[in-house]
Amino acid sequence: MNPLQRPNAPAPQRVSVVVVGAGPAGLTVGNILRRAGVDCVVLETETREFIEQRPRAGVIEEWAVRALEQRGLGENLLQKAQRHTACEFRFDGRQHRFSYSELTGRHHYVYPQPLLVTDLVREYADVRGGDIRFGVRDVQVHDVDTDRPSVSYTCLRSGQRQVLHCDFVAGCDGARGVTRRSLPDDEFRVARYDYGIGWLSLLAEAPPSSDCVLFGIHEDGFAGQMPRSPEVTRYYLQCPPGDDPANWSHERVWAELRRRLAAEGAPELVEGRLIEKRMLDMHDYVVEPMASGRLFLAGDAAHLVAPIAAKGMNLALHDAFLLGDALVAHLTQDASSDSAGRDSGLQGYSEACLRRVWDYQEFSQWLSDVYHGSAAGEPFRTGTTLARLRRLFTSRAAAVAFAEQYLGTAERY
Ligand code: RFL
Repeated sequence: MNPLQRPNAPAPQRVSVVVVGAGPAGLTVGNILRRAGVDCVVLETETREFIEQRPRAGVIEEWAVRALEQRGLGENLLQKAQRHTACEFRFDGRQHRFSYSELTGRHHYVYPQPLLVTDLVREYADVRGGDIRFGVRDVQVHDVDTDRPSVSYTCLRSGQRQVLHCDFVAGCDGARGVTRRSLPDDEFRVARYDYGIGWLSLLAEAPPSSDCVLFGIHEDGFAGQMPRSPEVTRYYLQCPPGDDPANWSHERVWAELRRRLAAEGAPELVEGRLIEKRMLDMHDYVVEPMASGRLFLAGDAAHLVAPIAAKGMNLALHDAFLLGDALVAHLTQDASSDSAGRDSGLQGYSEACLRRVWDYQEFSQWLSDVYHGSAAGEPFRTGTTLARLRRLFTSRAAAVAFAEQYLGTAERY
């Protein structure tokens, strides 16, 4: 049945923008719209408590923090986030510290994703008075190829079907969302890449053993340490794709981390309870173009980048800044004034996002070869992997180029 015609449904509502998904992308778009006085509704399948605690990213690039700050969204982050100035590669049994700030004057911020999401929800809902509806079910997007799209959903509490008519839909519902599926089949393509590698992703209730990110390049597989806070540390262990986390006992995890991150003179890893243990099959995809008609995708809904180079949330924020600003320009400027300027942001949105997306995908692939090359069991690949690593410490040009990609600071994308 057409959801717009269901009996006993509440009267349809009208709003300028419906944002589907309250992750970093959707909440940032919502905040930009609210700040400009544009009416919008954010729809989210989970509860507020759930999204404020869901652990994921931690590394945020400096340009993204500045862009949040410019939009009034960076205050807490700037007060509480750690500033990271270096990362460390461990190979050949030694520590190799890579001080990217010394080379470039730029740094990374480490701020756990749940804290950022908490800040963004508070600002959107409690400070800017934004409408956000949690626990929605069966979200469907309609008529995005017309001037009158709509989004329908079932309200968990009342069980009733609700319809929101709008001018635009922002599809920010992540990798498992529904908005991507509303793009007409013949208008877009999905480019996919599978690394054929698994990562056991772990969160430990333990302080990091080093003040920076560690990359352990080992013949038995990659191991990584990503500080999240003084109490919690994220670790990764390369394993066969599809491996079962149950195969990884507490003892096995810590023994393997100690072995793969071992280096002369390095401090002992601090063991702690493992509060998250999940398997990630490393793969990427990119949807091109990221928009059709009145539907604009942002973040993981449009592109997934395996967490190899800590880029996914940064890309989600980049999309959200461009989309939020473009929607504001379109919806708040006088239609008769300068229609080219008013619409250029929306028209160029997909292309502008995809340039950075592809650049970050390429860097993640390159870095994946470095992380995993020694464990391929192929002496030739081991040789070229170690050559790449040594070059970072013997060639200033190679080091500067790496730092630029790692920090996302190219002059143009
Ligand atoms: P999200 O965060 O997945 O948010 C999407 C939201 O949409 C909701 N949703 C729906 N809502 C309404 N209707 C539907 N039908 C819906 N379906 C889903 C979901 O509940 C959710 O709240 O997507 P967004 O906003 O695009 O943000 C993307 C980032 O979350 C993601 O790219 C990062 O977490 C990736 N990532 C990292 N990125 C970084 O930049 N730096 C890092 O250090 C970093 N570390 C990581 C990561 C991802 C990881 N995992 C779990 C894959 C570490 C890990 C382990």
